[in-house]
Parts: sequence; structure tokens; C-alpha cells
Amino acid sequence: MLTPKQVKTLRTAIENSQSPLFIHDDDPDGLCAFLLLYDIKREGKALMLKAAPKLDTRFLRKIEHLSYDSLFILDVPQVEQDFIDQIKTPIYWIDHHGPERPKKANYFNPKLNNPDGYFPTTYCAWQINPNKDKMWLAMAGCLADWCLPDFTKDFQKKYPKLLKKSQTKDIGTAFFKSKIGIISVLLFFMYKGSNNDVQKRLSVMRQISGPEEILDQTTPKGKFLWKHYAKTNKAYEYHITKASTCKTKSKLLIYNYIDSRFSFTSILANQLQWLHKNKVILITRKSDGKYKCSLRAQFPIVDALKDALEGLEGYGGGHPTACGAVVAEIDWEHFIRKFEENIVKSWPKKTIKKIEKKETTKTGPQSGTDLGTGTVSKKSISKKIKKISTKKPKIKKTKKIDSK
Ligand SMILES: [Mn+2]
Repeated sequence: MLTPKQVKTLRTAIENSQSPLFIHDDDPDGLCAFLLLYDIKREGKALMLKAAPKLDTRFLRKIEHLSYDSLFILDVPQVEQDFIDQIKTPIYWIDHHGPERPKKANYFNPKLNNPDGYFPTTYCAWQINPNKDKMWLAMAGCLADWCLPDFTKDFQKKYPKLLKKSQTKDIGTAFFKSKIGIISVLLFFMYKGSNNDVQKRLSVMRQISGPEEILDQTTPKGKFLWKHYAKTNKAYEYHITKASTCKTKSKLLIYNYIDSRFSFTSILANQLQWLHKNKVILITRKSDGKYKCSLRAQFPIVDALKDALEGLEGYGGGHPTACGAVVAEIDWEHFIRKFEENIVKSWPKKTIKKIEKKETTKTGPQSGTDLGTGTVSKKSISKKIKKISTKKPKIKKTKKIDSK
């Protein structure tokens, strides 16, 4: 989490700004962090960074005509130094990836104070603006980034119907079964569709005052957001059902995902992993002669992945249990064979069930950019397969742990 001093610095920066500009990641964590900070003054403009982990000088064109006196960058893993150098106002960059070491930007990353903690950007924003009326946004944003925060009990007290006690036994249940989880999913789906529609929904979202407005559709604005959720969810559910039929004897559950309208890869991979805990999930999308993959498992697989990519046309990396890869079509069969072999070798000796039991206290990265910032080229791939093969994942006992 942020230190009290950092919280104060950021709070003061927003309060003193007449026209802040916010650039946030296009996922629920980035969005909820923005909504929480925006709520402090309800002043300023927001832009989302679309489908890119990096903010670079190309983005300058989008903001040069805007007038702003401070720039807040939220949940963006990387910001090019050139971009920073060309901004004339103070920059406040809050993120929980990396950490990075930028020059000339005020950089806030909970990992710097607490390398083993896991605090999404929304969590930091909640520290800066702990407005009880916005706790539902803080909860939805944290959940979407796979974190059950330390204010979960307070949340349940305030909204007993949105998150029942039985739904907090693990993060997947909280996310996929609870009503507040529906808000998290709705925020994921918010970005699906044409740019114009996305912008419309984002501006409506700013005007929503409580979760019931959406969940019970008590206002036209809530109805508007719900309608999009319901439509998108129908397409999503189709893939959940279809993917579940792809189960074979193999340790891998491979689902080749085809949908011209929506891209659900990352959330789909999370839900399938939660539904099929004894499988390693591999979601693929084929385009331009390449397979783009999202991978999820209950134990570390990133080294098995890197090893399988060695010598092939492709690259991959990310978090230990949630990663991504791109593999050329000609190497696909070879890659799958090798990866499956590695998975079998590195499958934890303790049964997944036991790990699962321990994992219920654990929260960590399952969402966001699959490749994260830790993408490793095939040249720098190390062979750690043997090392990880028998170890079970290290598990901490606190509520919000594991590093991203
Ligand atoms: Mn995040």
C-alpha cells in the first residue's frame, strides 16, 4: 500500500489541481482508480490507454490540444522517458507493475514499500479517497485485478447482498459468483465494442452513484450499462460452455477462441482456470499466421512456457501462474508437444487440491496484460524447469499478497 505521506501528497496534488488530466489503463482496475480519484474534485478530463502496456510519444498527439495543469497516469506498466520529458506539467504516475525508475515523474508504486504485497492501483486510489459511498468501486476494481482487499469485511457490512460470506472463500468465487463481481465483469465488458460506444459508456459510468443503479436498473443510466453487459455476457457465456467441452485426458485444456466481435481472452482464461483447477488453461486466438495465447494454472508455469518456446519463432512471459505467448503457426504443434511435456514434468507433487486449499488466502495477478512487463525473448530464456518442478508455490498468510 502507499505510505501515509504518499497518500497525502497525492490527495493534495488533486485538490490543488484546477484541471487534472487522467490517463488510465483500459481495464476495471485502471477505470476504478480513475473514478475514485475523479470523485475527489470532479474536475478534469480522462483518456484511456487502449490495449497497450506502454505509454509513449505517440500519445502526445492525443493530449497536445488539451489544457491541463497536472497529469495522473493510472495502472499503466510502462511510460516512455521521452513521453515524460515532453510533458510540461507535474506528472503523478501510480502503478503496481514493475516497479520502474522514471526520471522527472512523481512515481508511486506500493511494491517499492512492500515488494511482497499485492495492491492494485484501485487499492491505492481507495487509500487516497476512502469515500464510503465509493467503496463499491474500490471493491469492484480490486476484485477485477484478482485481489480480496483488507476492507472486504467493511464492504460486506455495508453491502451484505453484494458479497456474501460464503462467496469470499476464494477470489474466483467472489469474482464469478457475487453481485459485486457482476460489476467487475461489467467493467471488463465496458471496453468491448466500438470506440464511440466505449466513450459513451465511460462517461455514463462517471455519473453512476451506486451499484444498485446498475444491478437493479433503477435509473436510465444504469439500464443503459446493464443492457450492454447482458448482451456481451451472452456471447461470453457461449465461450465458457464451449471451452468446457474441449476437455480431454491431457493436462492442458486448449480452447481455440473465435469471435469477431469481442475479445475475452484474459477473463475467459481466468474463469476457465477457476472452473477447471486440475488443468492448465491455454486460450488461443489465431491471426496473421500466429497463435496468440493466454495461459493460466494453479502452479507456476512461466518457466515451462519459456522453455517450450526456446528455438521457436515466438515469445512469451508474464506472471508465474498467468502469462501469455505468441507462437508462429509453423511451430505450433512442436510448441504444444514440448509445453505439455514440461507441464507434466513440473506438475506439483502435492495434489492441486491441497494447493487450492492454501491458495484461498492468496490473492494475486490473474488479469490484465497477460504478457505483463516481464516479456522475455526466446534468446534470454533460462532453464529453470527442474528447479520449479517439485516446489509448490510459496504462499503467504496475509489477505493481499503475492507479487505481480
Ligand atoms: Mn492493475
